[in-house]
Amino acid sequence: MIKRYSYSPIIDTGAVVKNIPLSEGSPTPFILTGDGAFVYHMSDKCRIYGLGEATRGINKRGWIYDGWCTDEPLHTEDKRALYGAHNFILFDGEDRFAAFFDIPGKITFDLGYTESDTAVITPESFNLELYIVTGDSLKDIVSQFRALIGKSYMPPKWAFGYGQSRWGYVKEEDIRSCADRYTDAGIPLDMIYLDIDYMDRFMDFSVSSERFPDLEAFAAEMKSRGIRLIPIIDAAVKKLDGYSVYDEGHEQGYFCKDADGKDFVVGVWPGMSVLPDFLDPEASRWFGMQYKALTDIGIEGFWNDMNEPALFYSEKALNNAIEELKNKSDISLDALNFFGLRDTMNRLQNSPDDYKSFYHNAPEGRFRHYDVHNLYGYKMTKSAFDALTELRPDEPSLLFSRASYIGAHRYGGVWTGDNHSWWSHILQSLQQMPGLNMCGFLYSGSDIGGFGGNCTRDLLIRWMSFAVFTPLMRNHAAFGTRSQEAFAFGDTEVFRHIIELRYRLIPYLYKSFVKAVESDGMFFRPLAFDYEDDGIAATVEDQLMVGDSLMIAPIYRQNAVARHVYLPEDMRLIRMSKGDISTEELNKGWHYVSVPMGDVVFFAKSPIPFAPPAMNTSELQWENLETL
Ligand code: MIG
Repeated sequence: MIKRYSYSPIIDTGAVVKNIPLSEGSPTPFILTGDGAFVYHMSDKCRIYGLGEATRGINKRGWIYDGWCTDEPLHTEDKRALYGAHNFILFDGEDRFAAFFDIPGKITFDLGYTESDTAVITPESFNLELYIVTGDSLKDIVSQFRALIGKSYMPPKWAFGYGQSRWGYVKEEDIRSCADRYTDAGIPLDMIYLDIDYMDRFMDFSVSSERFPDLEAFAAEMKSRGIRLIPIIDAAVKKLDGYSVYDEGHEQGYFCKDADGKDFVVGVWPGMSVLPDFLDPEASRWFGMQYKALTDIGIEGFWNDMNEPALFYSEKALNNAIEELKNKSDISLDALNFFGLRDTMNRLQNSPDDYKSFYHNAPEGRFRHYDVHNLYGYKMTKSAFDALTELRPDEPSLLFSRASYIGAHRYGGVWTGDNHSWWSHILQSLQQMPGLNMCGFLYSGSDIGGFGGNCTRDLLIRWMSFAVFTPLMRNHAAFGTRSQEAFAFGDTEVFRHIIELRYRLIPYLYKSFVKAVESDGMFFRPLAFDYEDDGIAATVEDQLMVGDSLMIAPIYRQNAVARHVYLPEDMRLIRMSKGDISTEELNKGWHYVSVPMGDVVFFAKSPIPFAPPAMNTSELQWENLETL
């Protein structure tokens, strides 16, 4: 059952697609306090699931989180928010219920952080609709919620292949040689991603003619090899007279405005830039139609970045900071002054003051960005999805985004942004997946090998062994970091076997994915969801159910060659070792399972179809498969 409580919503976020009558009275079991917080007293056994891609465990209890889309480049444990605002939270204790806080502004979830037995959820404003969902089981609650927010995005089949990305492939030849090295090593590959360097001066929908002289021909060349090119699109548009995207948007009034009604100018990759107003349906449609420049030359998918929106600085704040620095230029630089200067510069990035200084022109009226901040990346994804559906009506396009809000799950997937080449981030990624799935984001994955920092061969092997199971399987790294492609560490055999295993499992993974979409279900589930009466299953933080038949328990510690695995029922262990598959029956309970470097081990409840190895998804056999 779903109950809806309406406070003072001033804008329809569009997150919800189903009509639910308004409920009177108080939103039990929460108590709404006089100072505007929703409070719930938790029993000792109460566990908390949800919050999408938030950091920390599968069970979110014990920390404090913000629903606030944040360009956060360092995903350490102390962070309260990443790129998505996914305000769905499920309590499993004396009471079992979920709550969705549909609020486009900021909200804080103190989940036993201040007081360990109390959850205090505080919206910054009451521009809010609250949905309380109760049901027969954890799965039932989630699927009712998912029916409320509408069917998840369904990517093309080839998007289940493996993709290679790197910020730093700057020219055609870098991409071609990446493809060649995969081909030479016999490693399957379906996609190579183009990061901002393919553009001319970081201008959206432009292509550098120097570095990619004929992208259309090059995309066709790659496609004939079974590899699709997937370019990035950034939210901000370079402010440059003579650049048609800027000129048109400026003339039509499609960019966000400052208090005086002038285009609000920010600094991002292209330098001085302006922000398309994705809350204005006309502007949104106009921006979406710009993707045509790339779909016309054969591009079939995109990733949308910097759409929190990420701001390095605003023109106004930068000028103020420069003034401040000038005023301080004649003082002696003692330590405090030094730190003060440094903070002045640091504060420029993604500053709340800037978010308070520009405005959207939505159908309901004019809104200060800060008050509707969390809708920006979501509406950018919708803009692209709507246009791509029109531009390429016959086939789905690949689309995923960095920033998101619930609602965006209908239009694209998400990747989990700028993680690091750290062992802890394999586990972090595993723990993000079920939360994302609850919120409808099924097509997701993390940068394999880690985005920031330097990857090592063993880290890449273990990370990839987990990512074999994530719908989005993409290796991506930051500019200036050590190479971490499957061919970068000398011996390629081990990577060939792991990626080959992914392809062998695609029929199972794809079918499970489709089922999750169609049934409003979860592709990845915490064990607690499938084994509600099993007290141990509910405590397992490093294993997941994948589809109806599989369970995974990856290695995520440096130099570990075995780990404890909990089997909530009798299962078969499936082991891929040097390309060979073997199975072994195991009984319910704890096992210490050995996983030598390069082996991939997972667990099955029922027979699993295996396709023969293939070099890409178009060569993949989907029917009449061997089951193991
Ligand atoms: O400020 O386009 O998360 O995947 O490689 C960094 C460059 C901008 C952030 C994305 C990352 C991408 C990078 N971008």
